[in-house]
Amino acid sequence: TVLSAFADGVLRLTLNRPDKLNAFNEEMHLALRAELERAHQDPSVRAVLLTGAGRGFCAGQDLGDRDPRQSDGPPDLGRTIELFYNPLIRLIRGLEKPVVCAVNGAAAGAGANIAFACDITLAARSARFIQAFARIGLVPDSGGTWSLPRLLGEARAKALALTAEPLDAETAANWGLIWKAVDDAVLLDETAALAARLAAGPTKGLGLTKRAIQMAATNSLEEQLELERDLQREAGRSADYAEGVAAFLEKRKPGFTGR
Ligand code: LHQ
Repeated sequence: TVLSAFADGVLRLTLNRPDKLNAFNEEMHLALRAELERAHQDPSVRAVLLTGAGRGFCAGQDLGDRDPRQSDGPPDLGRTIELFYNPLIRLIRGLEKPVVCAVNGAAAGAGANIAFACDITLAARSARFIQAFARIGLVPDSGGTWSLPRLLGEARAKALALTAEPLDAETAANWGLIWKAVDDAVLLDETAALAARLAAGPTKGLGLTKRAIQMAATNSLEEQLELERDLQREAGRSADYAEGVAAFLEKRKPGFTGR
């Protein structure tokens, strides 16, 4: 349910239930989680690329997986969130390595919000983002109620979440919800090139940069200045900093190792 390929420091993960537009069942959740845990643990993984197989990126939860009509009494979706979606978002945000996302087609429900949880998200011009929850009586999850108002402001966040109107990739980029929209034909090449470039970079410093920017969501300026001091101290001790400065002074290309 998840295709995994590793090359040049990039772990490429492809959601692979194309008949269901890569909607999540338990098996796909567990497969994706295992891969992201590997990314956490394996120092040779220096960036992650997330995309989908076929014409969709991810249609959120597989609505046929557990039909509420067939269970006795109402289902406990809180359990599904706690067991599967929340750990996934924590893994993506907590990974101190760049996670780039190539949204190759429809991103609906949790599928959209997973794309917004990644660090750099590109989308095919034909892709659409849909807060589908409102169509079935649910609440945006996978961090959507956190990321949408932060990225868009309340007015656009509420309109998208309450109407479930599809948002095209170009508008998503213009609104700051994703990094950019690109032609369908070049999406994967462009995202892969970006992931490879990041993976060859000073990934220790990039990971600390990711952490710092995420902390800004809850820190005051004073707290953030202190965090920058601490992280710069750590980055300054890295082999990549020494290499970066040496390469600059010697007018050559740096060879970063992520340490
Ligand atoms: C699907 C799905 C799908 C199953 C397409 N499930 N089969 C958390 C906790 C617990 C429970 C509930 O949810 C959550 C979080 C959530 O993510 S809630 C939101 C769940 N997702 C949705 O409501 C989106 C449902 N899908 C759609 O609205 C459409 O499929 C979109 C707009 C994504 C794409 O539309 P089309 O391009 O017209 O494709 P399609 O609808 O024809 O879908 C193609 C096939 O994929 C089709 O199967 P079929 O056998 O008829 O070819 C769909 O049934 C299947 N599929 N999404 N979520």
